[in-house]
Amino acid sequence: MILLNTDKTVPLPIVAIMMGSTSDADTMEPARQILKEFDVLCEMKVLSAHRTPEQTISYVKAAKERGIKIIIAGAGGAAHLPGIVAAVTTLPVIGIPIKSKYLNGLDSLLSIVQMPAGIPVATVAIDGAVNAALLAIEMLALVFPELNIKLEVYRKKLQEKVLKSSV
Ligand code: RP5
Repeated sequence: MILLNTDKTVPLPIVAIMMGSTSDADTMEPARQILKEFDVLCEMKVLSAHRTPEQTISYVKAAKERGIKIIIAGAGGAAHLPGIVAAVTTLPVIGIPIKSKYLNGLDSLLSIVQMPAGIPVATVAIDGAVNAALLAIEMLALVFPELNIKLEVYRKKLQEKVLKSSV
């Protein structure tokens, strides 16, 4: 288990997975699965940029002090959650545009990707929860070298799967 606290008996999450609504949960779940596969402790939080702006800001402002290193934020439609999260923290923020009902996620993508200079959000593909988690792990691997080995194994498995599927 990747932990940042020195007292390793008390596991603290180092990645926060945020989403704008419970309706995003199924799309965000693969991020949690990948982090679990790599033994990276995370917490999940439903908070909305529009419906709970104050609670969103309070949660994000407290995150760094609580030991969170990276925030993954998914939202759909007028997807302002990753942007507002990035606005109030200097932790790296990875944005996931959620496929939306009416515009298939193009609205979410454009809402998240076009951040103004100075406030970055690393935007992954529409419904790209797997890559969001892997990108977070790659960042964490800079300080937790054991994750590099796991990333190599993961890549190797991907490679083998492709090669096996050739006829
Ligand atoms: C966004 O609005 C959420 O991230 C969700 O993707 C979308 C729809 O939310 P619900 O109406 O299902 O709660 O804020």
